[in-house]
Amino acid sequence: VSIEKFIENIPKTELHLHIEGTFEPELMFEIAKRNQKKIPFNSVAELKSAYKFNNLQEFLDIYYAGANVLIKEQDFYDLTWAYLTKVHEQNVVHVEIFFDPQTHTDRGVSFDTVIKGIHSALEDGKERLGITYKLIMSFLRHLDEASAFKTLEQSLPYKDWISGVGLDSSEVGNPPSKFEEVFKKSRKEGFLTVAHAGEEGPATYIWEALELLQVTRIDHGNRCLEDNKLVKQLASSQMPLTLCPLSNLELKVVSNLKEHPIVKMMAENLLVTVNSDDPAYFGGYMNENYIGIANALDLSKEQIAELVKNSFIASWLPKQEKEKRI
Ligand code: ES4
Ligand code: ZN
Repeated sequence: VSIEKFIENIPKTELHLHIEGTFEPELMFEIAKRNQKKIPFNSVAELKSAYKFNNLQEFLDIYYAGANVLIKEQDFYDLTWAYLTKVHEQNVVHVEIFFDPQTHTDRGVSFDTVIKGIHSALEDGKERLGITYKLIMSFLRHLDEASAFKTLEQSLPYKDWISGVGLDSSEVGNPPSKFEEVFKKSRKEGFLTVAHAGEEGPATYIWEALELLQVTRIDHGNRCLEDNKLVKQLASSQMPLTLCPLSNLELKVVSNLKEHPIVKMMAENLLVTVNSDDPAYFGGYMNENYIGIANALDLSKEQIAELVKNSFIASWLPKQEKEKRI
């Protein structure tokens, strides 16, 4: 079979996905209309034409604007359900997804509304599509630590629905050290931890995520390659990196997919995984990300299979569950 068919057919897991980043323009217009919210674009085509970014911040500005039309529990359900049906068609069997509570609570949408909508869709996805899941609450790093603490408090009644906490949004100038205390409290409450680090920010942010936040995975981590000692540390500990090739391309972290560091990272024995990040904005879900790097970097089926296996290893599935699926 062709490499494309091989990628499409193999059962996959996704570990780096922002649910707000799956908001397709068609659904955005539909939900905006029923909530009588205005979008500053006249059509799906006009909105899509605005998806041209020179860096992370230009993307985030549009991503937060899009999320503004999400108001009701049903909106969060529909958003999540659309994602699950989409990846089900792509043979994704397990997902560990982020949501950004502060993006919604700061506009007056309650934490309950957000999590109830997302959780019920995830439960329906498990029952009707057979997709298992973990949910990760991500703190916005451009806001202060007090706001993250408040969010952590709001999440405690829903602890059973949330497996971990993460850290996302504008990276440069907002190092992991800013959130050391709230991560400490989160771990004490039983949450696993991850953090975006080394996407635009320097390798020192990756060190901080490891040492101060005690993460179980690094989201992105591209810039680890600038620090040999860090590469050795990540390789020997088999610390997973959740790479997002099309995101890196669209946000100009790499200038061309042929320049993507994933093969170099595999050669360094790093535990790298392929993910879609914000697929509605970056032009592709899981299969498109795998196919993009496979074609640009001339990957073999064995290399694809290794990447897929890495994702199951890096997942938070219990050990026996992992072994069953590898
Ligand atoms: C994000 Cl690509 C990326 N980086 C940091 N924060 C984010 N939130 C959504 N996508
Ligand atoms: Zn991300």
